[in-house]
Amino acid sequence: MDVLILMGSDSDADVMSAAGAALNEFGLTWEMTVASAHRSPARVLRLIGDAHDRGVKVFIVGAGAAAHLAGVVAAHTSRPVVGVPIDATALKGVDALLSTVQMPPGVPVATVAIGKPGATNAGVLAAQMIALADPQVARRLVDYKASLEAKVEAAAARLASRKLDR
Ligand code: RP5
Repeated sequence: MDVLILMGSDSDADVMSAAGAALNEFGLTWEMTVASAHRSPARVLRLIGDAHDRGVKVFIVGAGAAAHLAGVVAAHTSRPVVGVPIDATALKGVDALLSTVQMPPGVPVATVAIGKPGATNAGVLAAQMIALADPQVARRLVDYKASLEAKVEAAAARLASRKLDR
């Protein structure tokens, strides 16, 4: 397994599945499960240990509210941790963003945007990390970037043809 996706609650699953979808684009293997820093701390530690045994290269970790899960994972691994803040409370994810990003020196969590766009970017960022040692993933990233560019070109062409209609 290349990537383990962890989230604090099954209520995070809709957002975090975007990370898995992004990893699929690059042919990476991953699993996704729930483990809460506050409600099931022993399960978090067990999953990190299992992930190390299975050769996981990157952890992607999403949580909402006072989101400590990504930081706890980062405390127990020397592998990269990408954190996804989730909009789960009245503060609309700003609480989770600050809890996830404001790590003390020496224990980084690579924090992406709040919600689904962040989860997608977490998958892409994990692929970019893995690509440093995997030429096939690196090639897929080049293709992915080219597809983003092609979409912009197509959108610009559509817009231009609409202008001609007027
Ligand atoms: C966090 O609290 C979870 O990551 C979730 O985003 C939020 C709410 O969890 P539930 O009450 O929906 O289980 O721990």
